[in-house]
Amino acid sequence: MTYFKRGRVLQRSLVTTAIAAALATTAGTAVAADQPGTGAQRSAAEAARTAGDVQRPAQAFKGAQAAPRVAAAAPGQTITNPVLYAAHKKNKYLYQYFANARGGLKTPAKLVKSPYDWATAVAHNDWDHDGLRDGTWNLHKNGQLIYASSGYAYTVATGWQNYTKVMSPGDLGGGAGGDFLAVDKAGVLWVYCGNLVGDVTPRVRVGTGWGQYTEIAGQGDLTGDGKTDVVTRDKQGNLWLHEGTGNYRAPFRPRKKVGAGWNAHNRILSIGDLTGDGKTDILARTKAGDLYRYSGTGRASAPLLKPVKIGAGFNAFNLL
Ligand SMILES: [Ca+2]
Ligand SMILES: [Ca+2]
Repeated sequence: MTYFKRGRVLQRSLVTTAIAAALATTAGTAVAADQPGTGAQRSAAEAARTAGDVQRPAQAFKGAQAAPRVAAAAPGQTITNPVLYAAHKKNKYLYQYFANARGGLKTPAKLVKSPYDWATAVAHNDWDHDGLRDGTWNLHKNGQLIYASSGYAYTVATGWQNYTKVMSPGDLGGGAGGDFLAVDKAGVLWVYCGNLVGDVTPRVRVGTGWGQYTEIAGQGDLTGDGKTDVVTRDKQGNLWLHEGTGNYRAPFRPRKKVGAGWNAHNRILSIGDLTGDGKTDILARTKAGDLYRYSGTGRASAPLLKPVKIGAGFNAFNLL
C-alpha cells in the first residue's frame, strides 16, 4: 500500500501500537501541568521521530491553517484524513471512520479493545499545516495528556482534570503545532500552544464566561480568511461563531450568533473538511444517534449550510 507522505501513516498496526503505548504509559512518567515535557522525554520523542517515520517540516510555520481535508487519492493511495474515532459504549472497541470523499464516512475499521478512559478529549497535531494529521494528543480522565505519533507515545502533562473541556481547533497562531483551548471549572478560557513533538507551552489566559458553553467545536478555518475559528453552543441551544484573529494571546473576536435549536444534538464536533472543498465542516449527533454534516461555507455571515444526514446508530459510541 502506498501512502501520501512519510509521517502520515495511519496504518492500522501503527495506530494500534500508538494507542497501546498511550494506554501503557503510567503516571510515573508524568510532568506537572503547565510544564513542557522533560528533556529526557523530548529526547525520547525526538529519537523515536528520527528513527521512525516522521520527518521534520522544511518550514516550521507557514501561516494559514489548512482545514483537514479529503484529498484526491491516486490509484493505490490511501486517504488518511479526516478520520473520526469512536469508542463503543458496550463492546469497548475503538472504531475508525475515514471520510469517503463524498461528504460522508466509510464503513469503520474496528481497532483495539480498551476501557478508553482517554475518551474525554482527543486532538490532532498538524505541524506542517497541510491539513493532514502528524500526531494525536489524548487526554485521560485522570488528567494525563499523552501524545502519540507514529509508533511512540509519552506523557506531556498531568493535572488537566481541572478542566471541564479541552479541545484543539488547530493552529491559533501560537507556533508550528496544534494549539489547545481549555475551559476550567470557573469558566476561564486558556490557550496552550503545542509544538512539533507534542509538548505544550505554559498556558495563557484568554477569556472568561466560557462555562456557559456545552460544546466547543472546530477544526481549521470556517470563515475563509485562513484563521482558525470555533463554534460554541450555549445552554439555551444557541450556536455562536468565534472568529479567529490569528493571535493566540487574544484568539477570538466578539462572538456572533449563527444558529438556534442546537440542543437537539448531544455532540457537536469537527474532524475537518469532509466534502473536499477545502472548507471545514461541522458534525452533530442527535439524541437518537443520527449523525449530520453541516458543510462549511467559508462565510462568516452564514458559516454553515443546512444539515445533511450522513449516518445513524452513532449513539452506540462515545465520539472522540
Ligand atoms: Ca477564520
Ligand atoms: Ca467542506
